[in-house]
Amino acid sequence: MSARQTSESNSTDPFEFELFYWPFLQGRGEFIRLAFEATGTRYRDVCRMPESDGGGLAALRAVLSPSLPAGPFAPPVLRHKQINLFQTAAILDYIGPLLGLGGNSPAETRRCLQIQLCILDTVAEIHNLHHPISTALYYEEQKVEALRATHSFVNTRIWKWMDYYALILEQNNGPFLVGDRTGYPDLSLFQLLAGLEYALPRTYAIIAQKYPRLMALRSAVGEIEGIQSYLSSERRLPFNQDGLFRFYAELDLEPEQSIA
Ligand SMILES: N[C@@H](CCC(=O)N[C@@H](CS)C(=O)NCC(=O)O)C(=O)O
Repeated sequence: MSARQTSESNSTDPFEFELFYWPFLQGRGEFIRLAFEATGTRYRDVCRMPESDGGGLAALRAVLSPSLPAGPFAPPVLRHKQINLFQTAAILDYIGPLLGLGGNSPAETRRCLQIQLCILDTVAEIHNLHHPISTALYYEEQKVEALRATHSFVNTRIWKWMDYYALILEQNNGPFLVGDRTGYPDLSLFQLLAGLEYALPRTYAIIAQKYPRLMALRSAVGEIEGIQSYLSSERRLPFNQDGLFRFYAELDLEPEQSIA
């Protein structure tokens, strides 16, 4: 299966897309990277380049500079044709049609964005399991609340989200969420499932049993040529304790049996 699809862009600059994101974690930048990697689109992961070549955290600080008019609030930021875009879903909504990952019709393009916003809402809930009080505090300063939040999440919210994505796949007769080909929400749901497997393996084990359609999507995306080579390359950063998806053994709770 290949997600290489026609690009409407015909610039001669092989690195016309420049991503600015934290250089040491997957985070929300990964949803953008996957779109480029799945389609074999060349992009520059600017902050992972040495500072001496214009990369590193200095590049990130520069693009986030508050002195820029209407500048971005937070990474990821995508620079294309001298315009800086931010907000993950807005970036994907912009590059989706350029890369052939944004649906086959205006209705499908809107649907891609709506589903993407759902996926990012789910991701924010998962991030908030280890930061339930504030991102300005360390996990160690909010461990009691984190445990409580995770207990609630693995017994309630996660199933509402998973049921919803499985239903979309069923209605669309999978393995794609929208239309009859890979779209950026498929790549993002793949990443969400991979992140859940890393962060909450006990919960993920039940997801894997209970939702064959989600597993079929994960396999279909994993078979895309560009994704396969990306995942086995050094460009794919490992999950770690700085990202959205973090593994803390004490938060890897067994969901209550009635769910399974
Ligand atoms: N809704 C934004 C969230 C952006 C965001 O929270 N970025 C994180 C990294 S994934 C960050 O560095 N935030 C800094 C901050 O909020 O001060 C998006 O989807 O892009």
